[in-house]
Amino acid sequence: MIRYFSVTRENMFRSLLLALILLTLACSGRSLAAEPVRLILDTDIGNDVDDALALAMIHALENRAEVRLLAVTITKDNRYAAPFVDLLNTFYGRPGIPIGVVHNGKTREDSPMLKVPVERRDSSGQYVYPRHIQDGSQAVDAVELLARLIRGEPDHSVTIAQIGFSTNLVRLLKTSGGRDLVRQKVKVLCLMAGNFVKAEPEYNVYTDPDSARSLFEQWPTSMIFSGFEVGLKITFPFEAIQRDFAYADKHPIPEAYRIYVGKPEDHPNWDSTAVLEAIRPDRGYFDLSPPGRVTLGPKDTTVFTPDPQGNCRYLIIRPDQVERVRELIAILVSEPPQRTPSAATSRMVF
Ligand SMILES: [Ca+2]
Repeated sequence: MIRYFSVTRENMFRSLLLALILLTLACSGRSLAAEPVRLILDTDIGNDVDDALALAMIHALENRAEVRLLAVTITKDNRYAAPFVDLLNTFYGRPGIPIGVVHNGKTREDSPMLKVPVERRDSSGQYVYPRHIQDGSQAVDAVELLARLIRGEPDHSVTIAQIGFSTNLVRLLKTSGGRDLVRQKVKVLCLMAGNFVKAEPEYNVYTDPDSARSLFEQWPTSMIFSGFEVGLKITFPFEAIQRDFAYADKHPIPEAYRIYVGKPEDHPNWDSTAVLEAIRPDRGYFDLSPPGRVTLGPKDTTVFTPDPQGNCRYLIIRPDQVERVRELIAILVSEPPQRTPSAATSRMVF
């Protein structure tokens, strides 16, 4: 009897222990999965529509808890860029994401794909796309924001996706202690820049070549380049613009796309490839080059020199990977918002 009781008690104890373990696993399901990528997006939004597509994709992946967008910093020096980013974040239910802007930067000209949605009002005079920031002058300086945010993150935890010019990140490196801060906190920099199949200048590089040169020389973590040739193949389907955003009467993504592209056609989606690699590096969407170094050649072309000690790699996309990545990005970009702004937790830090 005593033996029977002790065995039963032992069984009960084991059952309880098992139940506790299962309960713990169930409650901590998120922690069993990979931690969300801590991402900063540095963008020249407004110079092409693919930055906006990339930002929409980030929101879809944040809905899946695969990424946490810490901040958006902007390298297009235009007053409409920050309100446009803010209205996109608000549309996708995350109105509090910090936004930093460049000062004395490149491409100051207005862009209709920013200005029209930002200024559009309904019949009662209200903005069609609400946001906090009405003018870029209300936003904080990008370099200050980058330094402050990165400092508060765990070591080697921050992923940066640079899908514009290198202005902000080079300025961060040049701040006092900036390079050490980046080396300590940043895990990887994924950037849309250069061309690794043809000796042709690429826009993000030749628009601010001095910054690009310095970045490629001095950035202290690993870098993964998505060259011009990759995004050229990953076009965004116009059919998605026509059909897949109808869940909203007014939607800033198809509106910006139609304004920018101006024709009913597919458009290369360079920036989303760098962002996809930043968030999902292990899914076989792309192949990677061997390690090496990237320098600037004649006419600000990018030159890749293989080097086992180098900190740079570039993406390679095989023909059989193209349709998979193209379809995936289109689905993610066109996913409806999963949160409403009112239900969103504000992450405004200033
Ligand atoms: Ca861009």
